Amino acid sequence: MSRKITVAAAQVGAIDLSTPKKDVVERLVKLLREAAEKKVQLVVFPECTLTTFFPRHLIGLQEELDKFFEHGEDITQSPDVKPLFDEAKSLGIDVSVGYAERTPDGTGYNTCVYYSASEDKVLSKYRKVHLPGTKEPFEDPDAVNQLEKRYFTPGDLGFQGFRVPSLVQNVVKKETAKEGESTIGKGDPIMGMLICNDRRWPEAWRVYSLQGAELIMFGFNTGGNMAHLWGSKPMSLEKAKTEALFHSRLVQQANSYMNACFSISSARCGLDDGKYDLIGGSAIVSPEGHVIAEAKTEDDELVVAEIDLADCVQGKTRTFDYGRHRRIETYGLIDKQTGVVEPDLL
Ligand code: CDT
Repeated sequence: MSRKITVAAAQVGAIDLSTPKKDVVERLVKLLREAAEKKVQLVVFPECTLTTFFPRHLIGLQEELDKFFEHGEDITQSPDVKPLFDEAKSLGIDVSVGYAERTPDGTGYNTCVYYSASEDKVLSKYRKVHLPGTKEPFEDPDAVNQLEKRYFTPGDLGFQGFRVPSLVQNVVKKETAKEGESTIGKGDPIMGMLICNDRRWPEAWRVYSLQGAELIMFGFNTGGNMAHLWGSKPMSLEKAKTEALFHSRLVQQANSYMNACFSISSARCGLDDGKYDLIGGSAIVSPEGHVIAEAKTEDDELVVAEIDLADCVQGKTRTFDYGRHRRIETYGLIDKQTGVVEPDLL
């Protein structure tokens, strides 16, 4: 049974520190309209889509910092962002959008939501679990900072897979399911969301694929030159950026294959403020680990592909049929130990 949907990564180019959210949202709406012309059903926007990637800056004044966050319970009603969700609703396109969230108790999260146009509501919210970088800025004034540990709290929602209605027709529903029969590849699509650095952690993907995820989506802001963070050997800026792109691709392709799912990655990219370089490389990857569509620019760009979620069934029922092949009696350390404990010295 075919389970075809047309999806897109909406890559977003340079955004300066002073760029108003309203201007960014206008660009996002333009990408959405292009998606509608191409009959796209789901658009994935990047991490912290609405502003420049502010964790690279040390912002002392709470009032200044708060301008980068969305406040209130419902992002779809957030004044600057509402036009995006209104447009998604009127075009009938589902969207996943990343943003900085300030909760009523003052906690900051690096968050994204999945908004369903047919339901006109947020179906799922995810808060970034793996926060990279440091709490304090580097002493080197030329270093590019990544102050996510300063501004955000690790996500408290876990990795909740969710089903999305209305994208695929003739699916098995609760009322029509036959008792005892496998539902793999038959119900409404199962999805999961990650945010940027999470994509480098196989545990995150696996928790979703243990819920049957057929599509995992994530946005990212990855610096082309993060020597202080990567700790890499001295190399040219060009080589450093090529490496960053290589690793971004490597983890997306490998994890899509090992979890038998499609994935969509969406980059914030380009030169913010003319000097902070972010890699592009937004891509749509198949459950066999192949790149089936990718960005050609480092600017606003829609990367579109028609995917057939039925292609996940082979991996989920053979090589990566977890029920038959996983050996959880041997994986104990995974959830008992955080850091490395080496064997005794010889
Ligand atoms: N935004 C984000 O998570 N960026 C990180 C930068 C590298 S931290 C060593 C990333 O994983 O791409």
